[in-house]
Amino acid sequence: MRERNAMTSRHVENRDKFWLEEAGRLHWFKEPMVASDVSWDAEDFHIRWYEDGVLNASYQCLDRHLETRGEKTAILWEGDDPSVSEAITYREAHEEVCRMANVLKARGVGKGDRVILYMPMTPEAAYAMLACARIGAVHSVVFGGFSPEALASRIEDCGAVAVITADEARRGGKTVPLKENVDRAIERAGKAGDAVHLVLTVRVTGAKVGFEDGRDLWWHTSRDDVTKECPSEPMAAEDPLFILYTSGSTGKPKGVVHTTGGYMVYASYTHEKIFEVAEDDVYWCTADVGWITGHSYIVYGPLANGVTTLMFEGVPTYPDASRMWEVVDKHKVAQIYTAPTAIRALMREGDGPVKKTSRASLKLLGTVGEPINPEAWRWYHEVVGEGRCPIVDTWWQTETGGVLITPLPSDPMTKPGAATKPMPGIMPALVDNDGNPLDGAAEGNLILTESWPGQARGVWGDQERFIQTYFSTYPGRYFTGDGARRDEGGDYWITGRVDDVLNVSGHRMGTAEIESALVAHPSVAEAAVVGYPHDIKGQGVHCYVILNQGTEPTDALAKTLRGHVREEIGPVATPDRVQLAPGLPKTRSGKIMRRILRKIAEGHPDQLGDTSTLAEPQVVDALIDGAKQFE
Ligand code: 6R9
Repeated sequence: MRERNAMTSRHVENRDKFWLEEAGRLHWFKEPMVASDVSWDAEDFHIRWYEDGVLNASYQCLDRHLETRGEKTAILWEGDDPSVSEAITYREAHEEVCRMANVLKARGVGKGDRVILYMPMTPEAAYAMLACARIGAVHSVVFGGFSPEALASRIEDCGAVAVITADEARRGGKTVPLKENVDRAIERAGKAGDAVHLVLTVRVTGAKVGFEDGRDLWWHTSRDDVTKECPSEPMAAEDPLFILYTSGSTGKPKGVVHTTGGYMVYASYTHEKIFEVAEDDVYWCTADVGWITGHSYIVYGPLANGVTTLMFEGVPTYPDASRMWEVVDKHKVAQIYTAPTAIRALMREGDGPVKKTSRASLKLLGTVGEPINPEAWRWYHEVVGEGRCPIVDTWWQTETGGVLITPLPSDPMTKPGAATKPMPGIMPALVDNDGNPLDGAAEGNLILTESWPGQARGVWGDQERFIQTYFSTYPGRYFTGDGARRDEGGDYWITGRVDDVLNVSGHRMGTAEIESALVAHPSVAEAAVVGYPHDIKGQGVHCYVILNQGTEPTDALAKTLRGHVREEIGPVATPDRVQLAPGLPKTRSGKIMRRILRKIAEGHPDQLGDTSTLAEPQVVDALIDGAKQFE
C-alpha cells in the first residue's frame, strides 16, 4: 500500500515528470524529452507518447541484458508432452532472433511491413515477434485456434507480406494443421494472398506439409544460411510495434494498433509493479501469445525486465487436472498468471489434483480476462496458494496495452472479486449513461479521463472507427465498454461488459453477481446469466448452469438453485429460468459468447450470427434444445 501511495503522489505532483521517469526504465537510443501530446477531441484527435524518443523493442528485450544476464534463462519452455522442456538463455534467444530477422530481411521484409504470425506456443513464437520488432516490421499474431477464414481476413485487412507459422501445433495431445490452414487462408485471400511472398515454417511435429517453391522457407534450414548478427532498427517511439485483432460488439474484428515507446514503458512498468518478480524467480503466464496478455505478459513485459518467462505449449487439463501444479513444482514457479475460466475448470475437479503437489515455490497468483467470482477467488487463494500468496485480479483490455486496475501485492487482500485500485498514473472514473460523473460509492460506466503510455493508438486502416468506438460515447473520454461499481473505500469492482448488465424491475444488476451466487452453490461448476425481454419486469433473468461432474440434472435442483440465488442476493435477483446445460459457448480464448446465449434466451435461435469463433460449436444445439422447456 505504501509504495502504491508514494507512486500515486508522485503522479499527482507532476504527471509529465512521473511518466518521463518511468520511461527511464528502458534503454533508449535517444531519450525522450517530452512525455505526451494527447487530444481525445474528435476534431484534433491524436495520441503521442515520448514522441522524440528512439528505441527498439527487441534490443530492449534481449541485447540490453546480454552483459549482465547473458547466461540467465530468458524462456523456459514446457512442452505439451510433460517429459519435454527446454531452457533458452538470453544469449541463445538473441542469436535465434537475429537469425530469424536476417531470414526475413533476406526476403525483403523491412521496416513498416506487416507480418502475420500463426504459431504454436513454442519459443519460436517469441523469436518471431522479436525478429519483426528488430527490423521494424509490424507483427500481427493470429491465435492458432482461428480458422483459415479468420486468418484470410486478417491477411487481407493488414496487407501482410509474410507469414510465420509451423507445420503443426500440439495442444492437449492433439494437433492443429497450422501450415495447411495458412495455405488455405492465402488462397482464400485472393489478391491479398498473392502479396504474401514469404511463408516461413517452423518444424514442430515433422508432419508432411505442402511447400511452394519461391514462397516457402523452412526455419530449421534457412537459419543456417544467415549470420547470427543483426543490428536493431532504430524506431521512433510512435512507430507501430504490432497489430492485434479483437472483436467488439459490432462489425468485424478491429486491428488494434500499439506503438513502440509507450507500449514498452507501460508493459515493463506494470509487469514489475504487479508481479514483483525477483531476479531468480520463474514467472508463468498461461495465456497464449495470440492474445494481448501473451504479448504484454509473456513476451514484452517480462523480457524487457530481464525475467525468466515460462512458456507452456499445452493446456491446464492435459494429461490431467494436476498439470498446472506439476509444472509449478517442476520449474519452481513463483508467480502464476491465469484466467478465471481455467481456475473454475480446475476447481470443478476438486482439491485432490492440487493437494498432491507441493506448490511451495509460489509467491503470487494473478488472474485476468473476466470478473472472478469470490468462490473461485477463495479456492485459488486458499487451496492453490494455501492462503499465503496475494492475488492480483488485473483488469485491462487489448486496447489498454497493459493492466489498468489491480491490487498490488503489498495491498491488503480483503476483497475477493474486486480489481480494487488503478495503477499509479491511471485515472478511471464512473459516469451515468448521459456521461454525468458519479462520485463516491456508485455504479456506472467505466471510463478513463486521461491517456497513459500503453493505450492503443488506433484501428489499422480505420482511424474513424477507433474514434467512434472508444471516444464518441462520452466525447473526449475513453469508454471501456465495461461497467463497474466503486465502493466506499474507493475500490473498483468490474461488473462486466455494459451490454451484459441487466435491468430487472428497475434494479440494476451485474450478470457477474448472479453468476457468482450460482457458482457458490456446491453443485455448480460454471454459470452464465443473460437478460431476456419480460412483459412485467422489463428484463427477466435466464441462467445457464453447468453442474459439477457427477451431479444429476433434475428439476428439483433447478428449483433449489433459484432459491439459492434469491437467498444470496435478494428476491429481486431471483432467476426466472434456470437451464441446466452441458456446456457454454466459448471462444477459443475461453470467453463466453453472451450474444449467443442472449439470442437463445430471447427465443431467436435463428439469429445467432457468426459462430465461427466458437471452440465447440455443438454446444449451441444442445442449448437451443434445452431452452425449449421455457417456450
Ligand atoms: C486482458 C484482456 C477485455 C475485457 C474487458 C473486461 C474483461 C479483463 C478483467 C475483466 C473483470 C478482470 N476483463 N480482465 N473483467 N475483471 N480482471 O482480457 O483483454 O481480451 O481485450 O478483454 O475482458 O470485460 O473489457 P481482452
